[in-house]
Amino acid sequence: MASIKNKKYNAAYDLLSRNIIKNPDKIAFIDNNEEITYNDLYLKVKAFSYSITNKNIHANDRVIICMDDNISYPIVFLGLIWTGIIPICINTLLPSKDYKYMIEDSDAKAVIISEHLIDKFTPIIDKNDDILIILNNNNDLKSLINQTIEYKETPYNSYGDDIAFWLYSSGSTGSPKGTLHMHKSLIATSDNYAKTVLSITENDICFSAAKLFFAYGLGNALTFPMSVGATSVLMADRPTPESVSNIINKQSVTLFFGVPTLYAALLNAQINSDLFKSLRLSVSAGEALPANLYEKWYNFLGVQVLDGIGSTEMLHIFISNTIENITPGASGKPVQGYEARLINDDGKVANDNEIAELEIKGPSSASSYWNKPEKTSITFKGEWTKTGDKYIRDSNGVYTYCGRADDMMKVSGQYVSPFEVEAALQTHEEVLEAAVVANRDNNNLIKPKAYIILKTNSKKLENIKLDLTNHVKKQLTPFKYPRWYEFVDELPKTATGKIQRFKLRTNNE
Ligand code: 3UK
Repeated sequence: MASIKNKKYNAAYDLLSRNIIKNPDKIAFIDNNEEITYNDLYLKVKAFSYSITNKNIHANDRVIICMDDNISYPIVFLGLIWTGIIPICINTLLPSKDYKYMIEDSDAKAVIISEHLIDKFTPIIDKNDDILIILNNNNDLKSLINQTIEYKETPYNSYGDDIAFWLYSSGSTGSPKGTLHMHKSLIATSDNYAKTVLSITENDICFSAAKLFFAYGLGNALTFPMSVGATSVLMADRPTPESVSNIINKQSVTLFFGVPTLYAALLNAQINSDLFKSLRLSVSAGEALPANLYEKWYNFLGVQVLDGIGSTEMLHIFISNTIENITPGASGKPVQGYEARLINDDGKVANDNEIAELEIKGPSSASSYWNKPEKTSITFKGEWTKTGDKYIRDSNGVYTYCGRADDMMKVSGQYVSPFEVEAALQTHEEVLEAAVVANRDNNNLIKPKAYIILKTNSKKLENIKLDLTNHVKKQLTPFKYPRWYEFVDELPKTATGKIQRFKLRTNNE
């Protein structure tokens, strides 16, 4: 929002203060065990903010949050921002080596983690490094939140375009990129998307299957409900059709946020539609929602599912369908406050009905990647941010997704690089060569498929598939494993020896 750019503005202060006069006793968050009012949230944020600064952590220091979704999460996230410390929200399912990279890359002063993740962190944190590990249990984090009578009353005197928090984004090659977001951006996504497209109000009960550590989940389950004084339901468990439908039913959820794979699983699980009767609207993002899934969901519940495209770099959704105007199978039109343009191979703005690369201008773009000037200059081109997506726009201004411009695939709404899956497969003793490509399942959703040249053919193929899957799951975030294997004698290659993945894709995509 232009009005808070360059002005004194603290995002945590804004999200809390707008509720403590209007809605002090309203429930802000509900998790598996407890609930918290806006007033108590406000007090706990200020208490945590006070106690964390007493740990010798100060404004502009970075602190990693690697926690399951529960009430401590918003307290920690907002408490750090309140005092000018920069939270970095990271995925709870990553392998240790990624945590090591992120701690080193960000020079984090502390990691705040769910207790069950301790074994992934202790081996990578050197005792001499002086990095504080704070566990989310009664002795550690809860005592910082609860056992203080002191509060940090005044928020850090930040500007709207100061950095408030980071998220990590992954690319097809190289390490994850710390994506730097400003104070003004959180509320910009609410004002432009949640209020306009979702018509969110204080009467909504929000539930996001996408966790808070994703930009998608952070908006859905923290910023949007707080921006209007609504209630957000947090679930620590893995989102399955059972856990998700139970929460929606039990908490009378009105606004539900999922990814296409979950909509497909929910439809497949043959759940009684009565469990969803409180829903007024559902949202899909992370990857394209095929038209047939949109139609099945609408026929199942009589509730719309709005597909919209967002990104970690833009923080939330910038092109979306709307309640009044839905084109099944398309992403829709730019959200209020955002502009889209398509740039063709000649570097020119494309015509209607021409496939070209999508760039976005809008109030919630990250400022840069941390310490990666080359990648920053490729993605952040002044006011325009490259998405890495190919799109087509029709004469009505509706945008339809046509695939990634790079090698990345989106699987269950999350990035997978074929190279990282190939590299993981190649470390298996029986694998000579591997190539991984996108393949569509029977819901028309993309999943990884591996073509493998084995060193010997001695092993039974069924066993080796399971073995390869377990091998990949041990090294990468588990959902990245190949869903199909094809054993071949050779892989198509260029004269210079590069695998021609497009040749493997043609039969399957
Ligand atoms: C793809 C989509 C087609 C597209 C995200 C909502 O997914 C989010 O962020 P990521 O950084 O990935 C960004 C990339 O994902 N994508 C996302 N949504 C769609 N493709 N249709 C869609 N509806 O390639 C994009 O560039 O993980 C989603 C809100 C915040 C987010 N960060």
